[in-house]
Amino acid sequence: MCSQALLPGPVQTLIFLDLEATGLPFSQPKITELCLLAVHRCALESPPAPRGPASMAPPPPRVVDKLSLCVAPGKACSPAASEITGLSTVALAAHGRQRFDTNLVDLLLAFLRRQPQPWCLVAHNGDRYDFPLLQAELALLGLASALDGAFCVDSIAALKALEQACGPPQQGPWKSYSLGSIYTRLYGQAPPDSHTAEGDVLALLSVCQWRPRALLQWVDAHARPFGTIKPMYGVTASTGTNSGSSAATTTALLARATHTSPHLGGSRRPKAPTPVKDPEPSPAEGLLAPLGLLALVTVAVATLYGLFLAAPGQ
Ligand code: DCM
Ligand code: MG
Repeated sequence: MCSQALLPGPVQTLIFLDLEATGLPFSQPKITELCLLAVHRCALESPPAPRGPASMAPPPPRVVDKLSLCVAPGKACSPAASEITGLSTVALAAHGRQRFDTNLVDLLLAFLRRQPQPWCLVAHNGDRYDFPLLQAELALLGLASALDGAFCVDSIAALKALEQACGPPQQGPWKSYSLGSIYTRLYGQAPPDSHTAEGDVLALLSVCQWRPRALLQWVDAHARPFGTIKPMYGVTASTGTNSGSSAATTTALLARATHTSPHLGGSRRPKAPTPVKDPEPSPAEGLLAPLGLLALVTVAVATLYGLFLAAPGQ
């Protein structure tokens, strides 16, 4: 099934992608590590035989191409990013890692060109983090259309659809779709090597191998051109494009994140204006609702008390 006007036939190669970076979107992060794992659709149409109990993560296909690189970001990592990824700007520089530059873009394109087309990038929370961040790095080099030949999907949407198709929604207000939560739900243990680009890509492949044919159908129906992805942030007009210099003045383009996909039919929806890496609400966000309620109750009690005092005979 191929409902996308611009998708010239079923996706042939799924390219699982994960980026590590210096922090969350508000900090205008720079990439510190990336991993791409290319899998032909036939590997998902005819999955390898399980090598253990059904509850175990399936083995990865035998035939894959993988590109994994560490990158000098040119700005400091946030303490939280360093803590979870194990990468620091100092360590990346000490190991002689190079910047996200035109050579790296050439390498990415050379990797992609080895794969049968159409290609579809698959990233977990990709719509809100990995895709806009990759697009921002490309735009900073003046190469905003470098990946216009690729398509992309966010695996959070895919896994939500696949889980919902499997049965009635779980009771309770909220179910996590973070990569670790889905993996643990499906395979009974936490994924290995979380927050390394390669570890996350392999975990993503594993969750996509859960219902491989349904996943392919979903991808064919929902893949959208990578060119529709807006950069997470950009270069101000006064500085123009640059070669990734940390001196570049950047300005958030979050307002542009309200872009809607031109051709998603039923799944058309505004993109979230404040992208985050972790799909789960932050503790601060979780506090907002109860605090708002408390403020409302306080105002109501104060008003009633005022009325009571103002009443005749008080
Ligand atoms: N990130 C962060 N703080 C978090 C979670 C993520 O700064 N609590 C940033 C740094 C990570 C990047 O997002 O390198 C990608 O996250 P993940 O490792 O989940 O792919
Ligand atoms: Mg990761």
